[in-house]
Amino acid sequence: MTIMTTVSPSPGTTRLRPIDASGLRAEGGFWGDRLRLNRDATIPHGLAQLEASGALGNFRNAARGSGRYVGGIDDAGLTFPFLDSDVYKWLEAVGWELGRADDAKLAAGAAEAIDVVAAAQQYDGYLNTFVQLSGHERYTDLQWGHELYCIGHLLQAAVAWQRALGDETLMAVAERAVGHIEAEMGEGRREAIGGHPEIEMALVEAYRATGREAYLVLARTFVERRGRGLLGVGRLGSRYWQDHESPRTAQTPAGHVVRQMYLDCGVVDVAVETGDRELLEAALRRWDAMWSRHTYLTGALGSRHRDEAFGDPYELPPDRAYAETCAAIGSSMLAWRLLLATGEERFADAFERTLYNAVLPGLSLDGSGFFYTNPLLMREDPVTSSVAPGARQPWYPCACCPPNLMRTTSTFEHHVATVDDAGIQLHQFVAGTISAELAGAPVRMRLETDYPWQGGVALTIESAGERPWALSIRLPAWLRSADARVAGEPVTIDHSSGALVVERVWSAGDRLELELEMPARFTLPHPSIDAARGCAALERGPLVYCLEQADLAEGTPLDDVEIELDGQPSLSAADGLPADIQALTTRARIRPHASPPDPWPYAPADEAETTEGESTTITAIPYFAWANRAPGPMRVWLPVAHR
Ligand code: FUB
Ligand code: ZN
Repeated sequence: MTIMTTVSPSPGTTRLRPIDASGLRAEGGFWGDRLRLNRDATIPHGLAQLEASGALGNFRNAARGSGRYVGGIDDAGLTFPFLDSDVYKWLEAVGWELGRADDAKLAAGAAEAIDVVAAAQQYDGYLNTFVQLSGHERYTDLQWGHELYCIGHLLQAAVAWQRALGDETLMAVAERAVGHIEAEMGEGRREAIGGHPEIEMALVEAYRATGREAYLVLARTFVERRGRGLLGVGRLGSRYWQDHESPRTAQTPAGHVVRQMYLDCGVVDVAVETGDRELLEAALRRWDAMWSRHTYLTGALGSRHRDEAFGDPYELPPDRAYAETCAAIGSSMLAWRLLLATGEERFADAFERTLYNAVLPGLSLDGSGFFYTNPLLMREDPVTSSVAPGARQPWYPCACCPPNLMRTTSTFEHHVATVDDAGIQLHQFVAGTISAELAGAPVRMRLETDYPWQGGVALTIESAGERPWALSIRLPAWLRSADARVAGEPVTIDHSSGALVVERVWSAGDRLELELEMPARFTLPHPSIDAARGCAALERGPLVYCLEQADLAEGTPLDDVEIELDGQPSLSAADGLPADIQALTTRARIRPHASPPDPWPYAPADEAETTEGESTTITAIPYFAWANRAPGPMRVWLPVAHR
């Protein structure tokens, strides 16, 4: 049976299997609201921006065979040759959306975009508007040209339209484009790879969607060729594009973060489809190294602006965090694949942390502003450069993140639950319904929850079949205490297993109630993370909190706030934010404002100012909601007050 989700491993290749997208519905609640915002505001905004940026115009020009490649020029005069991928990511989002429900306006916009994409394709299948309009030779700049990357995104859009709507129009275009790539650099042809991985995972998905084995072979070929220095060193070294060592042996993540994440998604996809345990183990090793040494508290990745790269182990400065939204999206995509491959809930934990705290901050609460970088500390006046603005922007010259957010939200439901031969696994807590088939019998359940604001989750079985099956529910890694009841009877929870598993013959009307205790907690960094040493962060449930200038009394600089760890944070509201966003109040000390650090910001130890601050109450808000009021300073890590 074809599984209609964004990632659909072939039967028997992974430990867990996705549930058909039509069986997963977020309705109301936190995610229902976000899905609606994505559909009603963000995606339409995206279409207007694809017009304004010239991304769609490039296809029209290429179809006409005249005009120049427009757009993507930033303040530094850089041209981005991959604007085609903005259109493809947007189309992918729309494909999934139209599969969820009709929308005449969205459908019309997408139909026109598909027409111009198809019209731009050349007689032999080649498609890349930058190359076609700039007169560059095809496939001569595999380092930076992004030709394979763009076709990867085209393939993923095509898969979405085929799976969600049964519409093969884009697939026909994508298959011709892949055919061209295969003829040029398939097995036994020119030994080449693309500078930005992406096509590998797309090819595996296209193989799953079409059954054409050649796509899997091409994906494996690209994975196996990596690490042989085929791309040269470029200006940033071969680690930048993960071409320094084979993905089969590389122990640690390296270079440009999005490239590493997308590569490892392809590596896992190839590994599971070909039963290549060694390749899977290698991806798992890199994941462990990344999660333990390169990940911000928010789940974000990347501490180097220069090459958008991982830093050294534990190099996680909050102010210089690059933390690109796409890097977090890539990490969540990889976590999902590893969850399917291994069945280990730690990957669903990682997915949750990253999604709420590193992906969601990329989007404004009104759905039409985007962050590219996501620092954990914004000083004094927000930086106004387009690299690290303190306010979300309507679009970027390099607009990889906005449409990536759109397709991520449009496929969010796919990641809520899975099945295996034993039963159903619930990984994310969402109000809505799940319908699946277990041993040929239809199973349906309703989920009620106000997560992530409250820890209560109630599952009501609506139909269940006659055989026993196991309902497995992730116990989040942050959880310390929980209560569970089935049909009113208490159930013992084994916290060490990562999941609550209840196996029985379920009947319609059975209800499982779970109460995840969700007190706010203070979190300390490992001492190796120097840049956050001496600080604490505030978390509650899956959410990381931050302190924003907008919530401080007039005249209190954010830099002077020190958090008291013996405070008892309690739920509250924040002025100027939607009422459903729960803030936390807690105790802090306001350090007397130090005299200006002139002419030398250091002092002998016995002369340093040590005056104890005044104790007061401060209000912290979920980090994902920052920068939705007046732009201003913000901190996730707060210095700890010493008594
Ligand atoms: O190169 C394509 C995208 O642009 C990358 O994934 C992002 O990091 C940005 O550089
Ligand atoms: Zn991006």
